[in-house]
Order: sequence, then structure tokens, then C-alpha cells
Amino acid sequence: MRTDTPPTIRLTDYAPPAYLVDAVHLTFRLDPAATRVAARLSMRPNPHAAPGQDLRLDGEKLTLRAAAIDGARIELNPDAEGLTVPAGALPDGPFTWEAEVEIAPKDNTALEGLYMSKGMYCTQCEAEGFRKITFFPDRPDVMATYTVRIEGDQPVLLSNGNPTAQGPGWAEWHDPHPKPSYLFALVAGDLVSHDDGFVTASGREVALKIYVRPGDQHKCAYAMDALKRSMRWDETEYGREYDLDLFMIVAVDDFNMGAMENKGLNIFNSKYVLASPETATDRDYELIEGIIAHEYFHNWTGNRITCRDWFQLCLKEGLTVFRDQQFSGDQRSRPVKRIEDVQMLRTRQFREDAGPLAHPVRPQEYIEINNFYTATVYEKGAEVIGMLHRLVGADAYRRALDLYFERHDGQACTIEDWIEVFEDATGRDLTQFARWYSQAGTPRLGVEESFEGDTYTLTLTQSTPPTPGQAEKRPLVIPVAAGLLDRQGAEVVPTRMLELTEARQSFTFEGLAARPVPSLLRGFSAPVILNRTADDAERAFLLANDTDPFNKWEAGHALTRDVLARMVRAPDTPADPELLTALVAALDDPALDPAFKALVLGFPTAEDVFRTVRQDSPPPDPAEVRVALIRLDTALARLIPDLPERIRALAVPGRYSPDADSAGRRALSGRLLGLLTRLEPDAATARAVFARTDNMTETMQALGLLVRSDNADAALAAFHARWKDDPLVLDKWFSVQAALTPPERAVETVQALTEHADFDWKTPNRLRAVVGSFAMGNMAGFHRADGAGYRFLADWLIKLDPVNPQTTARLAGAFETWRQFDEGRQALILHQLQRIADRDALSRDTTEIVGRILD
Ligand code: 0A1
Ligand code: ZN
Repeated sequence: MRTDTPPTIRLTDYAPPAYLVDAVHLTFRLDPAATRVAARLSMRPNPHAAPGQDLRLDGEKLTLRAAAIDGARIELNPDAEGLTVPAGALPDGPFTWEAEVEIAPKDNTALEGLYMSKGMYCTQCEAEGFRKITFFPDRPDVMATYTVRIEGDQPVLLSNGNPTAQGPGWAEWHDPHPKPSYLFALVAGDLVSHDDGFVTASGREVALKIYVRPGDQHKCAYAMDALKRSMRWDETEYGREYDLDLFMIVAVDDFNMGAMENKGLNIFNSKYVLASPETATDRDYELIEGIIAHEYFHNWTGNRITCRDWFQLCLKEGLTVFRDQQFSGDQRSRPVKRIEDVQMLRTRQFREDAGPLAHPVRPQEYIEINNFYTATVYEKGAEVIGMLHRLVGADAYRRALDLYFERHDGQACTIEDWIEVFEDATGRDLTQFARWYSQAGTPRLGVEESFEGDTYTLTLTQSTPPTPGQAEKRPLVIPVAAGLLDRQGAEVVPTRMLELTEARQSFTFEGLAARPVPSLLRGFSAPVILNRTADDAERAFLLANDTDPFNKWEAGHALTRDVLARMVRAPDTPADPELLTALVAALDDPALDPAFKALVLGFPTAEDVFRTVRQDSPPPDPAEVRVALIRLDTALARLIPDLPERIRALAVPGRYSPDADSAGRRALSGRLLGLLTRLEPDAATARAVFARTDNMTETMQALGLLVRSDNADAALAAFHARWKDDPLVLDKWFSVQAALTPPERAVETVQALTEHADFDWKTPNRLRAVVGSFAMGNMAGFHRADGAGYRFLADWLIKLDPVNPQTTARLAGAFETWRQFDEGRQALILHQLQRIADRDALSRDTTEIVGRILD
């Protein structure tokens, strides 16, 4: 059992840095086992900090070869986390710090700092990876210009900013924009580039380059197109131009996260860059577009204006997610994008907010900052900005952002700075609104109604359940977009923004001829749970009549979820005929587009149904939830006439294109194919689609259905034979089996997959394809009653932790819902969590996550 508890870092302990760095000069002599890094830092005491302090530099896993101050050698003994230069050894004013260190990129399996991926050197410095490259005050409020020289025999040698000189075996770069160390990047390898250009609104020419491994050049066109659209969009919507002569993206196969916004040199998980019709699904294209935009938008919201400290992470992430969501909504169907974003928020963030890992959008404390790149910081952080946008309106929002860029360009800021900008731009007092940043948990919204004379009164209540460390909750400012319909389905009161600020508050609507039907929280105007006990008939009515597309979908979704919950509670309950009729009517509605229909017909996740049942009944067996989903699916399939013809009619003619309309048609035809497969014991149609299609979207739809229905042996073998040399496609082969193999055999299947010759567990994408897809995507398989699924996950977490703590801690989050389950399962999970916690030398990352889950 480990005894040393890692220290807790608190926001209230923030102190400005004792010393600032104005300029950084780095020279890298690359070698897999012994890279030399020489650093020369121009430093000075911080005028805003207490004078005469020791100089503390962060540094981990560095072998110090030599150090000097103002050219004079100094002997220092680093500890495990860095080194201290006593104040007495420093001059009063500015000075130069020099150090030469040695590091071993080939042994860096944690993928933080300088590491190697398939023979190429690359870096990941957010949040605290720079300290694994050289000794440095590795905190975001220390901003400096960087000049970098790289010596190595790789054909391509890259760093941030603009290239200044190069020769055989070396290259020099200079980044004129002061930046925090977490935005530093270096790449060296045998790479080729896909090139293009962009002329900014003010006429500046920017060279664009996407670097990939030889052979992948033909998979860059979509990412490049998305980049150019993002650059233009940021100019037209936010008035933000790019600020260097060159913008580079590099695709790497080994990466802990999605991508990284290093200044001028974004580094991407190759999964979010490379795409061709044969290898990428519609969903992949959509993600590439969104993530390219996200990283590009960070250039202003994150890089030019950065975070003072890591507690302010949502300042850049919440805002940048909000911006990428706006962008994708503009490029595609806005309602469809909104529904997808809310689905994701509910599955990931509501789940987090309801369990032991709940934390505010701006956390107050952490042990390992890498554990706070969460759905709460990102997705709820974006929702908070969406609410601000709704409350102040689009024009005031734009004014506030202009002020933000004008006032804070080049600074490291806080949430207080952000709020103040909105207060100054709009004259509003946002003190209460700011609670969204400090209060964790998902608020519950209650609804009471009355109708007298011609007046309809809506009384809204709000409450937030306690979360770890926060027993008491205070009322928030909640924008509730509401509209009213009459009984014939006509909209009698168009959308109005109700501002709920009290625990209980009434709103009146006058001049109504009859009691209306309310449509509340339109567009999902706030990240809350609406507890409205609507009956099935009202939900079916809103599904048929609501003018707000989000709420139209929401009505159908809630109805389906409630019917499923009833079917789980009482297994003899037949599939509700009213629901089925309403779904078929939506399918036949000529006013709705296929992408939207696919969402209406897409059932809630097993976890969603499980949670609904759990609200007022004992925890169900996940296997029974799955049975109910299959029963409802089958009943719906029986009721839709002509499934094969409908599928045929949705076929998109001509060459594959990832555009939103074509993708929507494929999404709906995939859903209908899923229904049809329920009626075909041998999955004949899915088999035929698999054999005939030339795009990866339909291939994966069909393969998933074959796996789900136990008909996949031949298809899996054919798929493997065709794609075994393409790592991203092979990930899909692993993932579809882990997620969709029926629960009885799922553990055995994932076990076998981890013994497969192609299972390279040190590559996070491959590991996540099996272990992550199983634990997060195969609910009934993972929660098998004998605990074999839990043991499988724990075994992998134990094995991975010494190799890659960050990815281990992330996967451990699969256990965060453990208290929702029956006592037997809780005991089994508890046993596995304790087994992990008891390991010697468990990483700080995993210690923190497992500790909080157990608390
Ligand atoms: N800032 C990146 C995400 C990112 C965060 C942490 C990382 O390593 C710990 C890597 C990437 C983004 O928001 O895209
Ligand atoms: Zn980001």
C-alpha cells in the first residue's frame, strides 16, 4: 500500500512568479537515448513579487550536465522535481541562466515532454511537460519569446514560429510572440507535407503545411479545407486574424489526447487529421473539422490570451469549445449539432457531475492537473459561455469579446478578468452568474403551472444536489428559453428568455384563450436537468408540433427513454404503441431532414435508460436494460413498412462526399439497416452492404451490426486482411468488437483482442480502442454480474500505470459510476479499486482519480 500522499495544489495559494523569463534560447542535439538540450534564459526578478527570493526551476527526469549564471559555472543538486538557486547566488537585476541537460526520448512512454512516436521526435508540453525538457519556471504566467536550434539527421526539423535559417542536419526557428512554456513544440522526423496557403483579411500571406508520414499525403485534403474555413470564420465572426507567416499541423500516431494548440505548430493525434472516403467515417470527418477548428481558434483564445494558472483552464477551453461548436453549427445543421453536443454533455459531463469526480468548472484544488482536462472544464465550460451569450445577446457578446482581445492580448488571465470584460461591456452585474464557475453539480429545474382567466403562470424552482466537498448550493442565474403552444399545435407565444435567479420564481403570460402547452429550455438553454412530469401524450404532442427543433427531438427522446425505463421495471410491458406510431410519423414527416430523423429514431444509450430507472427503483441489471432496448428496436422494426426500399431510397448517388446532407442520409439509412437487421436472423442485408460499399461509414455500420448479431466472423477476417497496415482503420476493427460483442462473450472477446499480434498497448489509440470501448461502450458486457469485466479493466490499469499514467487515470474514470449499481456489483468494483489503490508506486494521476472515486 502506498503511503506517501502527493501534495494538493490550491487556487488560494496562488503567488506570482518570483522571476520572469523574457527570452528563451534552446539548442537540441537529438538522439533517442541521449538528447542534449542547452538552454539560455534571459531572466529578471518579477517587480510584482517579493524581492530577494530563491530561484526555483521545475525539472523532472533531467540529467543536469552543467549550469551557469551570467556565464559563471554553478554547482547544483536537483531533486526529483527541480532545483533551487539560492538568492545569494543571483545578481540583483536581470541575469542569464544557462543549463545543459540530457534526456532519453525513446524511454518516454508517458508521452509528456520530448518523446518518440514511430521513429519521429515530438513534444507534448501541456500542462507540465516542458519541465521534462529543461529546467524552467514551468507555469503559464511566465511568457517568453523562443529561439530554437535543432540538430538532427531527420529531413524535417520543426519548432514554433517562423523558420530563420537552416542547413544540412540543422534548423533554426524564432517565435516572436511571447508564450508560456506549455505551448512550446518540436518535431523531427521523416515527414512529408501537404501544402496550401491563405491570405488574411488584411492581406498577409500565410503558408499552410500539414506534415504526415510518407504515404499519408492523400489523406490531408479535408483537414486543410477545414483549416482554411476556420481561419476565415475567425476573421468574419470574431475579427481575429492569424499572426505568423506559417501555420503547421503535424499528425502523430502516439498521443494521449486529441490534439494540441502549440503556437504555429499544432500537433495532432493522427486520428483527427487523416481522412479518405475508404478509411474515415462521416463521424471522423466531423471530428476532424471540429478539432482542427478548435486548435486553430486557440491561437487567440489560449495562446495570445492564456491562463494565469491551471485553475483557469476553462478560460481557454470552455471558450474555445464554445467557438468550435459555433463554427461547426455554421458549417452544418445547427439543430443537429446542438443535439449532438447535448448528447455528449449528458453522457460525459452529467455523469461526471453526478459522481465522486464532480468538480466546479473552475476547480479549487488538484493533485495532478492532467486529471482536470475533463468534460466539466471543456463541455460545461462551453455551456457557461453559451448562457452568457444568451443572456447578453449576440451583439453585446461580440462587444465583450472585442474588449477582451483588446484589453488582455499578450496576458495570462483569470476568470475574474473574463467576467469583468462582460460587466464592462454590458453594464450588467454578473456576480451571481459567476457562481457557475465555482459551484459543481447539475441543477434540477422544477416546474409548476397554473391557468386562470387568460393568464398562464409558470413557477420554476431550482436546486443542486450536494457534490464532493460542496454540501450547500446557492441559486444560479439560469436562462430558460420558453415558448407556448396551443392545443392545436400552433405557437401562441414565441420563444422568450426567462431569467431564473431565485430558488423559486414565477413568470406570467397574459392574454391566452386557453391553457397552453409549454415548451421549456428550448435549444437546451442551460446545462440543467428539467424535472417536468409530462405525460406521454404531451411528449408525443411536442414531438409532432414543437417549432423548436431541439425540443422536438428532446420530446421524442424523453418519451422513448421513459417507455424503455418502464419496460425495464416491468419486463412484461409491451413496447408502447403510441411511441412507435409517433416515431414512424416523424420518419414519414417530409419537413424533417434525414440527419434529424436519425437522431429522433436513435434510442437513448443503455446508461441513460439505466439512470432513468435508477431514479425511482432499485438499480436494474444492465443486461435487462439491453433486453428492453432490443425489444423496442424489434417492435419498431416490425412497424415500419418497406424497410429495404426506404434504405435504398436514402442511398447517396455519385462519389462519396462527407458533407452534412450526405452524412445525414447515411446516418438514417444506417439506423434503418439496424432495425432491419433485428428482423433478419442471418443479417443478410448488413452482409450485402458490407460486401458492396466503398465508404468506411457504411462499412462500419454494417460491420457493427454483424458483430452485434453474431454474424461477423467472415467480415472481421476480410476487414483485417484489407486494413491490417492502416493503424487508424485497424483501431476501428478492435473497437467495434469491444463495444458491440454481445455481453455473454464480451469479456472473452476483449481478452482475446488484447492477445492479438496487432494489439500494441503502448499506443493510446489502440489501447482505448479495446479497453476504453469495452468499459465505456459495452455496458452490459463490462458490468457482467461475475465481475470479470471489472477485473479485466483493473488488470490493464495496473499494467499501464507505470508506462502511461495520464491515459491510465483517464480510463479509470470508467469506474466513477460504481455507486449507482446493485450491492453485488458495488462490492466487486470496490475490490478492484482497492486492488489498484494498494499498488506500490502508483502514479500521482491514478492515485488521485482512484482516491476520489473511493472517497
Ligand atoms: N489543450 C488541448 C488538449 C490537451 C490537453 C492536455 C494534453 O496533455 C496533457 C494534451 C492536449 C486542447 O484543448 O485541444
Ligand atoms: Zn482546447
